[in-house]
Amino acid sequence: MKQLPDDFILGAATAAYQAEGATQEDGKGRVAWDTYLVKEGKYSGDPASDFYHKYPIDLELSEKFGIKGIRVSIAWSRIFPKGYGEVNEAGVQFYHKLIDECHKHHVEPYVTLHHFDTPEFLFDQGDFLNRDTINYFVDFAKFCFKEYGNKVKYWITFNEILSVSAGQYLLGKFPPNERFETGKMVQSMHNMMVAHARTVLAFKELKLNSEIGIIHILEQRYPYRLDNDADKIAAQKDDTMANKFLLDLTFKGNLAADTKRIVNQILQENNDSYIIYDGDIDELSEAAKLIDFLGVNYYQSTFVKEYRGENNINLNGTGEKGTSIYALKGIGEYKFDMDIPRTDWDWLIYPKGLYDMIMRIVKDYPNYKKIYITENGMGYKDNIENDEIDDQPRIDYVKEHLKAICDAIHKGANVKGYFLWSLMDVFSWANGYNKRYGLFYVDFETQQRYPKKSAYWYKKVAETRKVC
Ligand code: BGP
Repeated sequence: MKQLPDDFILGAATAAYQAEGATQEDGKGRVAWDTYLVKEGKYSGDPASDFYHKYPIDLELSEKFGIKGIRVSIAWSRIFPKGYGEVNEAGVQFYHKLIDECHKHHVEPYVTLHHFDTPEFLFDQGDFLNRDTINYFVDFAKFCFKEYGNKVKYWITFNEILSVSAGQYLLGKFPPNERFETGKMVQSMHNMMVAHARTVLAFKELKLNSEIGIIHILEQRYPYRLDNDADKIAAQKDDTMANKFLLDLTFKGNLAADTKRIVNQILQENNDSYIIYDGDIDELSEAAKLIDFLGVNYYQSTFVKEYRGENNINLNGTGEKGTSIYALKGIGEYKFDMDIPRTDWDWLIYPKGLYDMIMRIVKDYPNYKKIYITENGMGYKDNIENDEIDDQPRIDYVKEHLKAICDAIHKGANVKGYFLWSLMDVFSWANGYNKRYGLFYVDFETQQRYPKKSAYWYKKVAETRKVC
């Protein structure tokens, strides 16, 4: 039997742009997504799950279903429509009401300051490639600490720096839709890490009675052929870019020699480079000592084969199984033909990868204080029949990952909570509305919520602490 500790938080996650809708309401400033999605013509950030108006219902449901923590993010452009300067009071009040509602329902809010949604005004000036954005972000964070500091216990600087930088400059998946700009990708990751570090330092100066952390998407890279040296190198290169670069900066404040060597090698192979500015490493090193927790988002692991060809990527954004292609020059190629189940979006379901990742953090970064699994879940095309949703594959997915967490805790890892992605069905950045993750099904036309079979199962786990 696998049992979760009594003080382990079982929660669920949301993000402002994916849940709130109301993108142009009450003085909210535009974000790049507003323009990009219209241009693409496929999906819209409205209505999303209309969380902007429906949050009391979602929090009531959370309480009813035993959920003790919720990840929410503050949309920077609701507070500062341009990213700095004039404050939008309606936005400030919205997050007061949201946080108060969380407490009313005994659901602890874990608040993220950046979840893919830089205000468009700053985005158009280079987003985090422009170092001014770092200062504006820190000012926004300080404003939030002062405004909500007495009622938020857990703060998160950034959600998934890798996804932002790779989505924007490597994969052409996020605005501005650029591809294979490795130098820009690394520069933007580095600059966001500096913004994170400065935010941590500013937070600690305020001596609030609360904690601060960062969330990374951390997914293991394994060699496709276990004994093949070229595949081992390919997996190591991809892992360094995706995981080690950010973990080193988070916990060491600098890149380990091996990380530096591999990142420079990849940049050289792409005729690219990036700049580390004076003082960056000092700030990163200081913040590395002070950070209170790490959030791990984990969905899948990847198996990498050596690759000598040109860049070739096809993102499966429709749920047509078998359409993913991911091959990067100078790094490697992802393979999908192992005996491992995968979702319709070609995400390999591999709970052992989560166990391995947690244990690796424990071993390689012994100064980590605690870990939360801040996102994990299964994108699925849920069907609703007679107001009921049978999402057994999602239950199986979550159960196996919770078992992996129990095993890691048993081996001594300090994992303190799990946030299922997502609380209710939300808008998916690159996949729109048919890739559902929620415990609560959302009819996006009526905005009615329906608990899925997984919600009843999750409630039982929350009550009994027994995973199986
Ligand atoms: C993470 C993001 C979330 C969410 C999730 C699912 O990377 O932090 O915002 O979108 O992935 O991804 P997707 O919607 O692309 O399936």
